[in-house]
Order: sequence, then C-alpha cells, then structure tokens
Amino acid sequence: MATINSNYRKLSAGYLFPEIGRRTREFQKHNPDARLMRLGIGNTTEPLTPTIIEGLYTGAKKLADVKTYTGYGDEQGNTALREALAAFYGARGVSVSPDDIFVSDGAKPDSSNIQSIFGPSDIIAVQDPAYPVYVDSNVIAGRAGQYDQEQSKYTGLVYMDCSEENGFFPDVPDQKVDVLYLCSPNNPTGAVADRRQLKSFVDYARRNKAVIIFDASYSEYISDPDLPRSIYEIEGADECSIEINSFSKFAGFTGVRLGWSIVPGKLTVEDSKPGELRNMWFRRQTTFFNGASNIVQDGGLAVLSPAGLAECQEVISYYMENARIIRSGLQSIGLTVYGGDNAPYLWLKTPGSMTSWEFFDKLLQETWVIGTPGSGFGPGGEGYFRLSAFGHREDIEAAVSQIVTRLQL
Ligand code: PGU
Repeated sequence: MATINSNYRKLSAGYLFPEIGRRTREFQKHNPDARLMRLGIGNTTEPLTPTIIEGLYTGAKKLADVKTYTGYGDEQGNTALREALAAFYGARGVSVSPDDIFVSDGAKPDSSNIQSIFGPSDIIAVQDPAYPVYVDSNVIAGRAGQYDQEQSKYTGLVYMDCSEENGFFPDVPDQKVDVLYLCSPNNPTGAVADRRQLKSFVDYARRNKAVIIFDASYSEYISDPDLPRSIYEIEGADECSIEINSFSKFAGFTGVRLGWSIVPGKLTVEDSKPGELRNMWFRRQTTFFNGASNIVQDGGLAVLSPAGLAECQEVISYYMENARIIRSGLQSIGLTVYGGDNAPYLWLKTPGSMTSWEFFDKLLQETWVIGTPGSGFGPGGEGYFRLSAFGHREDIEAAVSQIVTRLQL
C-alpha cells in the first residue's frame, strides 16, 4: 500500500504565483476588457542579445554534425562553461575552482534541492520575508514542523526578521541554527547586504559550524562597486557557504533554463570531512539530474564572453530604469517605497493598515496592475507589496500612469 508524503499537507497554501494567477483569471473573467499589467512575477521580457543567440545557434549547429555531436555531457556541466564561470569570479578577485561549480537548470531547483545534503533534523533559518522555495522545500523534507495559522509561521523554522528598522537585512540569529538561507540582492525586498553584514553571518556560521546557502540570483543588478556580489568576497566564506546563481535574471534565461551552484571543497560541517559535502552534492545531482541542455550551455558560454557580458549589462540597465520609473511614480503619490537601487524589485508599504492581499485586490480592481502580496513571502512581508521591474518600458509606463491616476488613496 502506497502512502503519501504527508509533509506536503503541511504546506501553508498553494504556491504564491499560481495563487496570483488564479485571482487574476477570476478578475479577467468578470472584466474581459481590462488590459492587465503584470508586475507580479519576476519574469524577464526583453529578447536575448545577439551574442547569446549566436551561442545558442552554435550549440544547435554542433548537433547537426557527427564530428561535433554530443549526448550526455560532463557530469557537473560543460568543462568550458565551468572554467568560464571560474574566470568570471576570478575577474572580481574571487577564487573559485571549476571543480566546485555545478551547472544546473536554474537557481530554483538548486535552492530547493540543496537541503537534501543536510541532516533531517538540522535547524533551518530563513529571512522573513523570503523567496518561498527555501521554506517550502524544507517543509516537504520534514524539517519545518507544523504550520501555525495564527503566527503564519512554521514551528520548526527560525525566522530572521527583515524590517524597516534593520534595512531589511537581518541580524544573525541569537540561537544556534545549522543552515541559513540568505538572498542578496534580496527577493522580495530589494535590499542588498553590505560586506559588514555578510561578514557577521560568515563569522556566525564558522563559530557555529553552520552553513550559509547564499542565493545570488540577482548579483548582476548590483551597480554599487562597494556592495558584494558573491559571498566568497568575504574571507572564510568558502569554509561555510554554498552559493547559488542563475542565468535567468542575469541574461534573460528564465525560459531557457541555466544556473549553477558552488559547493566548495573546503566546506565542512560538524561531522564531515573536507570535500564530503561537495561529493554529496555531486552524488545528488548525478543521481537525480542529468545535466543542463548542451545547447543552452553554449548559450551560457556566450553570456560570459566580453560581448555577452556587455550586452547583458545593457538589458539589466533597461530593467533598472524601469525600477526608477516605478519608484518615482509611487513616491509622487506619497507611497513609501524601498529597494529598486541594486535589485529589480520595489518593496512598498501598503497604504493605511491594508493587508498585502487587500492591496493586491485593490490595485487589480482600480488600476489593473498585478503585483505580489508581501505576505506571500512570510509573515514579515505582511503590510508590504512587491512590484517587479521586469517588463517592456511602455507597459511599465502605462502601469505607473494607471497607478498614479487611478489608485484611490
Ligand atoms: N532565486 C530567487 C531569489 C528568485 O527570486 C528566483 C525567481 C529564483 C531563484 C529562480 O531562478 P531560476 O534560475 O529561474 O530557477 N523568482 C521569481 C520567479 C518565481 C519563481 O517561482 O521562481 C519571482 O518572481 O520571485
């Protein structure tokens, strides 16, 4: 007799984005003429650049010739791509070995799967609010305890508060935890950790033999040269941190699918030898995953070429200009807005004492703009709302103009 993994029943509700989709379809059904503007999901909209398209063509053309055809590739990912990624870090003064890099089909799978190399009763800490995948993957793995409806929290997780008071980046926990998820530039708040803040977490992790899972999916949106784009910019981080990154937001690969994670050979935990965790992640990936598409990996190589990097920066600047347009529009009607400086997300305070979902419905009804309720990212997001700067300029301008002229405050 088969039984289910009852941990799935503990998940608080539907995954946030499908729930937004459900409410949106419902609205559209009753308002078929409304032209919706989607600033909800962080989904790229601008086309891939010429150098990247050329890289993808090269990858496809190789498959047409018996001399260059390849089937299953190198297990950790194409060696040339791993070397190019190591060089990408090297150019920033960060030393990463290609042997420690694992190419994947994106940061979401890596950030949900990585927990499988840790003990079933390890204590997990998450930023609050946070990208929901860190919480949900640990709920499914049975580490989160029960969902407490009243608190909107899992009893087994440690929530690290990110609020206006601490600039939306948390202090280290005042208790001992084993695995900590950090995301900088942050989804959803748009906050970016500085070196001192990251150092405090690296020091904490080393003191407690804990591991930081650092999601750097938005690292390329940092334009301030003083802000760290990799946790490995902090001394000692390679003994206590795993970094996850992606070509999704960096190069518009949200639908193409390509990412990477770094599990340093030096990383150790309480009961492991150096290299053991890296080997376990290798074992996990080679057992459950068969590598990213070879064509796509050629696209990734093109991203990392000098021309590719320059073109990607232009697209990123375009999205960041969107962020500026959204922020100044919202501020012009008196809303309080955070983020959007070195991250493609704007984090606004809902007006009055509205809940995040109330504001979602109000914004949709009055302005036809779709955003993301902050409470969907954890209890600390209640009373906040996320707007994404991904979108065509004309759509962003139309959305801002609708908000400015039609939102009743
Ligand atoms: N990590 C963070 C922090 C993210 O915000 C996202 C995407 C990912 C990872 C996923 O990266 P991939 O490399 O494309 O797998 N967040 C978007 C999309 C929603 C989702 O379900 O992933 C968002 O709107 O929050």
